[in-house]
Amino acid sequence: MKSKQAPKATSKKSAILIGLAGLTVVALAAAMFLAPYIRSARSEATLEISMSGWSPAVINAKAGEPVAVTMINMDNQFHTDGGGWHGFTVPAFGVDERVAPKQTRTFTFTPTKAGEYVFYCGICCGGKENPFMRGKLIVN
Ligand SMILES: [Cu+2]
Repeated sequence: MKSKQAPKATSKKSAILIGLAGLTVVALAAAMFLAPYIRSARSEATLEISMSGWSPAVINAKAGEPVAVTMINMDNQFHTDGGGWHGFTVPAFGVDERVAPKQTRTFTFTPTKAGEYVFYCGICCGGKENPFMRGKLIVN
């Protein structure tokens, strides 16, 4: 009897080890599958900008998380005011980006503090003082 019990205990141990190895493989596969989704869970905003303003004019973000902003410049280079360039400025977070006429540009910044902030184009049409060139950044 004793000699039969010993191999049984060993096979139980190896069954547990095989089970743990299997769980590890499943966990690693799940992590690899989910990684791109976790990385893209940060905030994203796509904004069109032209002489008639921002569309949309609101960005939602989370404090401490990067937000990727894609600016689509609808204007061409023949605008006398700023040559068709537009900008995205948020002084509170040191953001000052520009996009060339008829170009699309994506940049990332991290709002560090919750609150409501103004973003604006400081290049054309009166810049910050023009209500059409202003938008709202809401950080939760
Ligand atoms: Cu502008």
